[in-house]
Amino acid sequence: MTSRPGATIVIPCFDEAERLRPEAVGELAAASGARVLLVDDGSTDATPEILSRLVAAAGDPSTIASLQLADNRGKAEAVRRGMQLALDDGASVVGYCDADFSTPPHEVARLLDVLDDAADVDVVLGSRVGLLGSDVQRSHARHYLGRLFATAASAALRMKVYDTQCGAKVFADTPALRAALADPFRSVWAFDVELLARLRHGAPPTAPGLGIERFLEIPLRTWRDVGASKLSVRGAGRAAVDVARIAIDGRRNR
Ligand SMILES: Nc1nc2c(ncn2[C@@H]2O[C@H](COP(=O)(O)OP(=O)(O)OP(=O)(O)O)[C@@H](O)[C@H]2O)c(=O)[nH]1
Ligand SMILES: [Mg+2]
Repeated sequence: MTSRPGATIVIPCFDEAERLRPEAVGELAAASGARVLLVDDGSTDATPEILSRLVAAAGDPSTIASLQLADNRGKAEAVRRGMQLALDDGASVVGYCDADFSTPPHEVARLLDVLDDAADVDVVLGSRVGLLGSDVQRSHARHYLGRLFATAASAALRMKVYDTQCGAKVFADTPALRAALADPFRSVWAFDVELLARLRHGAPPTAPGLGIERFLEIPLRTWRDVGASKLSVRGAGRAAVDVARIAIDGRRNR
């Protein structure tokens, strides 16, 4: 087992009693050596009990820990609060992935390896690209809708990012990251885009943004569409509006 005491991976969990596989959480902790921080986002099902059992079974809060949010605030806020707590606890690297483990544990671990190995990089994004030799499984409809969204997001950010919406990302602790997490995101479903915008532009003059060369996107070797997604058509529509707003804000800040 690799040990990576300075790293924390946040997993936002909302009503995940059916989907969350406890063994996958253990696999992530073992494969990455990172601390896993499970954030219960005000779930109404048995998620809080499942998380408590997982934390108790691990027996060491530096391996698997949980954070309970009093009410449901959405993925964006769950991720933000988890990453803030991790940084406050002294993590030098923080990241997140989805509770459905569409990005499998060993691939999340690989993102951390890449961040460790690339001294001049502060952000590593997993990207879902269908390539020979990789196993990225997505329905055609989701793929094409996703491409449309990602292309709009890339234009809004004015960054050549291929896939803003993949659920797995890792970040080095930088002033830009702390500034980016300081305030709640305005967007619930396009918060990844908002986070990238905040990181790129910083909070001048206190926290400068990250140079474009500090971002690295890598194709995942494995990614699976896991059913029971909670993203509705309405949610997708709101995400599109959020991206338009990020584009307008970006133009204003130029
Ligand atoms: N839907 C939803 N998910 C939340 C919320 N808070 C935290 N999450 C977590 O956000 C993650 C993403 O949820 P998914 O339903 O898989 O949505 P997605 O992965 O963006 O969409 P798919 O690509 O369809 O899987 C999961 O880990 C959820 O538990 C919330 O309020 N609503
Ligand atoms: Mg999912």
